[in-house]
Amino acid sequence: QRALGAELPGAEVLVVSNREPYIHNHIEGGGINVQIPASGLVSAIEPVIRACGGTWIAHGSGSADRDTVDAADRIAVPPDAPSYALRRIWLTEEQQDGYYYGFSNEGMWPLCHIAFVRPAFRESDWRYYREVNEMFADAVVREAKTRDPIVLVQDYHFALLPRMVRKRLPKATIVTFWHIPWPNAETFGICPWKEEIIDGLLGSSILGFHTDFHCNNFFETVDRFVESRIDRERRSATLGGHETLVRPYPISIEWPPSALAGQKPVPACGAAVRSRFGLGEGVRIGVGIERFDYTKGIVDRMHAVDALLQNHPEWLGRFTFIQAAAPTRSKIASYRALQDEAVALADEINARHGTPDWRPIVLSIRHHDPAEVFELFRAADFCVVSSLHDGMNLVAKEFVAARDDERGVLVLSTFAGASRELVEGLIVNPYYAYDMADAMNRALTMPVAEQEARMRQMRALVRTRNVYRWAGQMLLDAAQLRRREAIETLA
Ligand code: GDG
Repeated sequence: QRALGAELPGAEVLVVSNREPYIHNHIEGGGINVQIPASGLVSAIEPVIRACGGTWIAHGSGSADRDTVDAADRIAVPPDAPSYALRRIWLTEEQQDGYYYGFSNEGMWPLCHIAFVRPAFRESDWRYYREVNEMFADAVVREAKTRDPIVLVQDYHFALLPRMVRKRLPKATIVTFWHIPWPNAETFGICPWKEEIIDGLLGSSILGFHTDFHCNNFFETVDRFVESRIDRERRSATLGGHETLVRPYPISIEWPPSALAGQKPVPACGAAVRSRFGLGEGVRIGVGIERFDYTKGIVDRMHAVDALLQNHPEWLGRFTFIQAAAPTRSKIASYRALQDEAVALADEINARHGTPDWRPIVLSIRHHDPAEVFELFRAADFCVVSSLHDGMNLVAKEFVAARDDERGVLVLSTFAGASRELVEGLIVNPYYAYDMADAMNRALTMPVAEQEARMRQMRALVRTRNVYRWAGQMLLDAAQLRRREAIETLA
């Protein structure tokens, strides 16, 4: 971070995202607690802004959020050691329904993830999406103390904001990161407002995706739907005389992860988890941890557990799969339906294979503390990430980071961006239960030496390609752009 400070002398950093990194809620019986949300984006950005300071602008969503801010709607965070400002934006229920649940999560999310949930495009959702993008753009302009801040725009909730900010702060360095996949042009083409979305994003100075594949899909989409110049060699798109660099920046996690501090040794984690979930002594453990989202393939991996027990009855009574799933977007029908389907399927599989003192699947549906998440990772013989489609997937990287004993196996979907990097995982097709069941069996029978060899490779990769490198690379590219622009104004 010090090196970055030297690259970006005096630069002001503003982050824009929907989700806030700290949520204050009233608790029963009085008092306020603070929650860190289950979100890949927050897990990735928070360590960075904690280190370099600045202002984070986000939607205030907790029941006690208004009670903890000052007159300018700001609060210094992290609560225990403040190092940056969180500026909360208040949305009405209609704005939240239209912009967040509606266009962002029923339109853009299924549009970009090929998970066979049909996107919904409603005129009123789109109006609120535009309106809320304007509100956040206003906040950026109001919060900025300089004419050329570095604005870090996060995710599919703010596709229009880069252009809105560019119009009012033409000298700003706007770095937008798209945390989810970008589909091919044909798929994106069904969006009624594709041209506006592309135009909005091309207000950025730099537009980042996780992988080259997503960058190429974006170029193809731009090429198909707007009048622009694409330079594949420079990896840029120019619209109306303004050039946007389009680059891959594979996101990652902090190293070492803070949730690892204070963890018990691996055998003790195993014992704690066994006793918490009532598992017998010798029972082997598989885990899955995520938001309860239909893109994560939660139901699909349960089918794989079923297939494992059918194809390998030797695991009956000797293996349990623990699925921790944090409820998310429960206002949306497809999310509620998924949760109901998963619960019914787990019950059915448990009834069919289980015995009075053994269940093949344990579902824990609630938010889990980061320490609990890491304890589960450490207790596991294997971790399953079976996303049907995923930009990157940080759970895969966290599992690897949690295993300082160099044991345990990662079963990883080929459709998660992470599978491009963590090639020593057992790479599976989550649509094919037999394939995943086979990988689970392989994981349970893998010799220790092989587990160690694979885990070591993956740990070395995550250690060096950590989130600081992700953010650092983007900010170094931003710094280079600023120097180039400064020279142009001299000429
Ligand atoms: C999006 C993209 C991309 C999960 N359950 C709990 C909990 N989690 C934490 C995990 C992890 C994070 O949430 C999830 O991150 P992912 O990356 O796996 O997934 P998304 O939330 O869909 O993130 C994704 C990411 O953005 C970053 O760009 O990788 O592709 O979809 O950190 O540990 N954390 C806690 N309790 C839980 O119950 N505390």
